[in-house]
Amino acid sequence: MPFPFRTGRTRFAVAAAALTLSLTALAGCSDSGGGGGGSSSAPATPPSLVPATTSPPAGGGVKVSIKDFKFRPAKQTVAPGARITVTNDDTTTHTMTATKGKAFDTGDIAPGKSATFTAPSKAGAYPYDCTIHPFMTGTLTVK
Ligand SMILES: [Cu+2]
Repeated sequence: MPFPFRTGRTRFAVAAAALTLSLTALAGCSDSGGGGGGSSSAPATPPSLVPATTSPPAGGGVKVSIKDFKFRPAKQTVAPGARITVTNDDTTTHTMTATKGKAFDTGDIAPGKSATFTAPSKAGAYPYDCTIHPFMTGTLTVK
């Protein structure tokens, strides 16, 4: 053969394919960080010394939890004047506020905290939302 063989040079191009799998692992938000108030030097009060001024309401308590920008349950029927405890299990501040005439309003509930309010004494359906995130809605029915 008249052709000279040309040996192709094997170039070893090692492309370092850096596969960065950035998995955003959201750990369960059971973190109850207390806000880290710098100069909080309040002494802890022994539980035995707390005066029992308020008696627990009859009929137990109604509970609402907020998680993943949702009220759970979003619809609930309660007795007039029921005590309702709202726990914020989310990672951002929420409120539970009646949209009609502010029949109830928890105010800001920090993550990991809870707030208690009294249901209206008048029967009816009370739609509510979170004033910070108005797309979060629910209905409290009193009867
Ligand atoms: Cu909210």
